[in-house]
Formats: sequence, C-alpha cells, structure tokens
Amino acid sequence: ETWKAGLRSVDADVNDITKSIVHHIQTSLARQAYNIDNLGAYQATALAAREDLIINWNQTQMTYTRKQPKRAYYLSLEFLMGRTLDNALLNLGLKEKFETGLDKLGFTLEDVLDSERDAALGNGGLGRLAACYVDSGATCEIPLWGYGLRYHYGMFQQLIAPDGSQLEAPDPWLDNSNPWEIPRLDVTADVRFGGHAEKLDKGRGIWSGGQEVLAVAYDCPIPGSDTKSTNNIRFWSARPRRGFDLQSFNAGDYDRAVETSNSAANITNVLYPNDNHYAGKSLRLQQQYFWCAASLSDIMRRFKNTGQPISEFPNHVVIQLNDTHPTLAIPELMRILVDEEEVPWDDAWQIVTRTFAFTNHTVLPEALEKWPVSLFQQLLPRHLQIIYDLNWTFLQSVERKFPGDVDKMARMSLIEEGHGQQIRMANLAVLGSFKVNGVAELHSELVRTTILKDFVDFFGVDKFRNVTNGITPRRWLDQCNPALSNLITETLGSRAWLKDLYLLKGLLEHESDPTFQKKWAAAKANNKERLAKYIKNTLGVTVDSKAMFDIQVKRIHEYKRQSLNILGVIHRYLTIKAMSPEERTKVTPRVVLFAGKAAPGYWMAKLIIRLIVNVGKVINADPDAKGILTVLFLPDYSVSLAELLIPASDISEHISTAGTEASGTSNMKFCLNGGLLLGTVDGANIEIAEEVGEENVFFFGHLTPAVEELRYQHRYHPMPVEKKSPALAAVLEDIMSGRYGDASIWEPFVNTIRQGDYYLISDDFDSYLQAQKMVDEAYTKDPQQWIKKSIQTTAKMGKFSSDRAIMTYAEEIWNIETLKIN
Ligand code: 26Q
Repeated sequence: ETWKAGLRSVDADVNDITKSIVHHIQTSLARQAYNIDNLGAYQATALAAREDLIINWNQTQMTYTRKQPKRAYYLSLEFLMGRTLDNALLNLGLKEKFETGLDKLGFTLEDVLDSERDAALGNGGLGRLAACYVDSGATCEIPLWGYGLRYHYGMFQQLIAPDGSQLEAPDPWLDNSNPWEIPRLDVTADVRFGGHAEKLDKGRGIWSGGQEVLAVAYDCPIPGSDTKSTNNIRFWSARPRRGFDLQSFNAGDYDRAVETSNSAANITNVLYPNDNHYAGKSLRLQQQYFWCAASLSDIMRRFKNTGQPISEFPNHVVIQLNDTHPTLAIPELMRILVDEEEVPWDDAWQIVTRTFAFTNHTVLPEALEKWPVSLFQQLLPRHLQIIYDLNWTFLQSVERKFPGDVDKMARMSLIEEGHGQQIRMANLAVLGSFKVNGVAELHSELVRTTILKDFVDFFGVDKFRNVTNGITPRRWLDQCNPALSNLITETLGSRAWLKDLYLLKGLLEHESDPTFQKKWAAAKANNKERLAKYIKNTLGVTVDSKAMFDIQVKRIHEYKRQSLNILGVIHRYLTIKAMSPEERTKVTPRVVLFAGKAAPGYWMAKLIIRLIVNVGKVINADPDAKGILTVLFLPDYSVSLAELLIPASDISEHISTAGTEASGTSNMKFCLNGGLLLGTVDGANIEIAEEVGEENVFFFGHLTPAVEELRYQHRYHPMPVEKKSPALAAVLEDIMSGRYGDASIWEPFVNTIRQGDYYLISDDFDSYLQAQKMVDEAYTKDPQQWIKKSIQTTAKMGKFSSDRAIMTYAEEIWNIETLKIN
C-alpha cells in the first residue's frame, strides 16, 4: 500500500494511524511490530504524530517567509518542556484516535505516554514560563520563535539518601533519541571566543584570533491548540570546528588538538542547576555568548533574506530577553551592526534600543548577574570595548540630567567598581531595551521603586511595565486533569474555554447545584486517588486519599520558606501528641506533601530537605499520628510529577516572605485545578485573591512594607524566639531534642531562625498557624462550602492564561500582529 505523508490532522482515521505507527516501528526503528515494548511503541507513536507537526510547521514557516510579518524572538536559556506526546496529540485533535489505534496494537495510551522522558531544560518558574509562552504563541497565532541551548544533560535527577539528604545524578535525557527534534546540520553559526580587539575610527572595531566554536541548530516544533499554526524553538548545540586547531595538529600535537575540541563541545554539555542565584562560572558566560551570538546571526540572516534595508530591522524583529541571561545579545547586535554592517555607531544604537525588551524575574540581590571585567577581557574583548563606550556616553547623559549626583552615577554605571570591576547585566539590559517588565503587579512596582528606581527617574516610568505571568490551560488543566476538564466541557457545552479562559466564569451559575458539586468533588477525589496510587507504587507508603491534601512543591529556597511549612507540621504533631485519643478523633486528617530540588551547592536548602524527610519518618511511624497526619517528601520533582500533584491538592502553600517571590506560577496551576491557596501577600498571590475573592484564599503574614523594618529589628534589637512566639520556640526545642536525629545536624538551621532570621519565620509563625487553623475549620465544618470555594476559584482564574499574557506582550510591547495559517 502507498504511504501518504502525514496523517493530515483531524481527517486521519484510526486505520491510517495504526498503519503509520506500524510503518515507523518497521522502517524508522527497524523492529518487528509483534515484538515491541512500551518504549518502542512510544517512539513509533511520537514519529507518527511528528509528521503532522512537521507538515503544519512547514506551512507556518512558508507563510512567514511569504508574508514577512514582524517576528518576535524569545531568548531563554531555559525551556522546561516536560513531555511532548500528550500535548501534541491534544493540540492536533488526534488523541482519541491514537488511543484507539494503540489499543488495536495492544497498547494502552497511558503506558505509551508514560514511556516518554521529560525534557527538563530548565530549573523552575522561569524555564516553565518560557514553555507556556511558546505554547500560547502558537495557539494565538503569533509569529514567535524561541531560541535556547540543547543541553546534553538537563536538570539533575534528585535522589534521597537513607539519611534524608539530597543526592544528584546526571540526566542524560538524549540517550534514547529525541523524536521531537529536527537536526539542521546545515544551519550553523561560527562563534568566536578570546583573541584580540582593535579599535578603528568612529567607534568601529575588529575582533580576530581566539577560537571559533560551531553552533548547530536543532528545531523543535511547537504546535498551537486547534490551529495549524506551529512555531519553533531553535536549540543550539556546540561542535568543535573541523580542522579547527590546525596549527597544533600539524605540529603533531594531537593531544592538544583533541583537547580544544573537547572544550568546544563542553559549552552545551549541562544546564546550570541554580535558581534565583547567580554563579559566576566562566563556562556559564561562554554558554550565554555562544547562544546569543548564534541566535543573532540566525535572526540577522533571516532579516536580510527579506531584502529590507538594515534601518528596517526593528520594524521586522523584536527580541524578548528572558531575564539578564541573554543580555550579551545587546553588545553583540551592536558589534554586528557597527563592525560588520558598517552602520554608524549612533544609528546602530538606535536600532538596538528599538529591538530589545527585557523581563526581570527577581529582586533578590544575590540573583543579579555581575560578571568580572577580567573574564570579559579574556573571552569577549570586543564586547568589553563596546560596553565601556556605551557606558561613557550613558554616564555623560546621566550627569547632564542629574548634575553632580555622583552616587546616582555610581549606582547606574554598567561597571561596578570595587575589588575587581564587574559588569552589571541588569543595568546593561535596561539601557539596551525599549521596555522593561516585571512578572506580577507587586513585583513590577518593586522593580520601579527599588532595584531600578534610578532608571525610572532617568528614562521615565512608561518604559517600566507589568505583564503578570500566565500558564497554559492546555497542559495545566486539559492535559493533566481530564476528569475536571471533561466536567467543565460538559457543563459549559464546548471546549471553547480552553482558548478563552474567561469562559470558565460560566461555571458560577452551577456553583450551588448539588449534582454539579458532587461531580466536582468526584473529580478531585479521583485525582487524589491517582496520586495516592503513585505514592504507593513509588514510595510504598499508603496515604488516605480522603484526608486533606496539603501540597508545597517548588524549588527549595530559604525565601520560599519550606521551613515555615515543616515547622508548622512539627507544631501540628506536638499538638496531636498532647491530645487524648478522644480528642484526636476530632482532628482533620492531613497529608502534607513536599517536593522540589535544591541547587547542589546550596547547603542550607539541602539541610531543609533533610529535615523534612526526617520529620516525615518520625511522624509517619508514630501510632499517635496514624490516620491524621502523614508527611512525605516526594523525590525528583519534575513537570510530569507536577502534572500528577497539582490536580490532587485541596490546599497548596505559597508562603514566601512578602516581597521576595516575583510572581510564582504554580499558585496559578493549583487554583486553576480547584485547589485553594494558602499564602502570603506576595507575587501573583495578590492578583489571584483579587480575581477569586479574598474569601476564597487563606492569607497570612506581614506585608511587604513591614519587611525592611522587621529585618532592622532582628539586626539591631533582637528578641528571643521564646518571647516572639512561644509556639515556635517549642518547635525549635523539639528539633534540638534529638527526636529527628542528632541536634548537631539541625543546629545550623535552627540558628538561622534564632539569629538574624532574614526570612522572618519568627515574625510570621503565629499568623501562619492561625491561617492553618482556618483551613482546618473550613475543610471540616462545611465540606459543601469548601466545594463551592473550589468551583469559584477555578471559575475566576481566566486572567491567568498565558494566552492573555502573550497577547499583552504582542500588543503592548512587541507591536506585532497575529497571522492565520491556512
Ligand atoms: C544566573 C546566573 C548564573 C547561573 C544561573 C542563573 C539563574 C538561573 C535561573 C538565575 C535565575 C534562574 C531562575 C529564576 C526563576 O525561575 N525565577 C522565577 O521566575 C518565575 C517566572 O517569572 C517567577 O514566577 C518566580 O517568582 C521567579 O522566582
């Protein structure tokens, strides 16, 4: 029989699908259809689905080439994609047919989907945001491409040692070939490192010598939901250039020639596992430049193919910088324009500053990138000259605007003076961008009034915007929670809500309908049972799926205060221990779940994991707590594990010290799935409460304006914990009693609270306990009211779709139009 290319999307019938899968088993995998395992079935299924994606991809790219729309590029060092197959099938509208087709071949779709490894090319929030944004870009039919790095090793795998400590293992995710990438061995860029830079006249320069590394493109199609529009992420992989150290090779120095080859390929070896913390490693800077240089050369080549004059560049191209990680793109575009295209310096700067927009994701000082000038001198001498020249002109204009304010000049300079000069990437990113945005209202306001205040005074406030983050409802409800998604579709009468999330408010007219409430509760119960099964299978622990599921999953960081949660758990445990058996029967049963990775070098975060695991061990083994309190740390948090956990929460915790969490995005995911929120008045929690109603969230703790004063008090007028919170003092004492392991292990942690208490645990502890008490009461005293709150929460989450967020970028920042693909 003749094989037709692609299944032509929804027209395909089940027969075509089984044929396509068998075809790939035989010809792509070179295996026999009767002798294939789940992994093989997954690979063949992925290859079959991929054909449709590629046909739509080609159609989309052809349309872009023909119509030449203004294009947006999202530069992100992280794309935390998770799995792809389920998403691809849903977006193509082929999931049910594939399920039937696989069934005919003797496989369950569930097993097949489960055989895919996560693509974990990101740490946490920032990387997952990039993945949600490309999904929404394709769904909203925006000409948007991502540019990233093709790391050979993604986020490390987390293991928990018998003593409760985190261990790290590498994640060689490309070991089973990746069906979602298309190697483009002909799409390359040469990237130079080192050598020397000479200055010519009129700001121009020449950069020569050093080593060149080859960037090779790997494309990953990003399908929109229920549209042909299929965008692209181009991931760069580093390869040594052939014959590249010919001199040493000719001299017979084979070892050295091979050695330099190794160092070239090293660049895309591994994702740096830091989250919200800057690590000044030379290889990280090399990654950043390699990626910026390859992406800009690609963007420039594509622009030149339009035949437009270079002055038109900013009318055809806009580049969004995901944090400061791609800031080198600014001096790199300057270098290309001035040195290679011979554009006069001032004209070039006009082009550059009409091209870039910058998103800030943190106000934590330890996360702001600063690179030693000496490192730049070594690796990027020409960029250093350009930065110095930009800084010279910039500081002169600051001096003109604020004559004599030398402190302001020192703060705004691109160069930090001190023991060894450092380049401030945030200052450079602001200077080179036409718009700067934060990721939630509070955060954007903090950006304007604290870290970038001087720049607001200089440029005017209009440049400094807010775009509140969003999440894709396709993955974070339809895909991860079919029980609830089906109920919503059945209730609203169509799937239109998946592309217009405000339609969820139509659920409100059913909030008091007992039949609907029952179905709503059944969906949640189903998800809790699904999670309980997973916990049984992986940890061997039985959890009561009727208990309240209380979940905190995110990177482990002191500012996120998993410590507050576990200290609250210990308080709950001590309270239970002090009860009579009769009193214990009145306790609301809880299952407290934690998951998240600590950066391998973040000693205190790892100690907090160890404490959580050991507290869990003691509590779970204690008959006094049996049936009323279970505490678990689930190892190796990932996108896929999030998809299992988030639909199963009754309550989730987002309890950062006020003013520290820029936005948070998992808070949105939990609420979209009908979990209630327990949190501080921080990040996007505030806007979630505005939308779903204050009566539906449990807020506690001090507010942002109080934080500075409280820290001052801790520093200069410390008060013993015993006085501030006797409840907390009792908990700390219990930890130091040895109940959870030797006191010497926990002492450094306990000391962070007793002395300094930078994250204000002792200030917020009693308020946290109060909020937890309200949670218990709301859950037990009026279960029907709880269900109503859950319905209202989901119904009012429309704002938090990443479709809304990406359309805001398109309209308010990128000045870009949507383009229908036929
Ligand atoms: C920087 C320099 C060197 C090495 C690593 C890094 C680095 C890597 C990752 C710095 C920061 C990150 C990640 C930051 C991050 O995920 N921030 C989160 O972004 C989310 C999306 O906007 C927000 O919702 C979270 O509040 C914010 O913490």
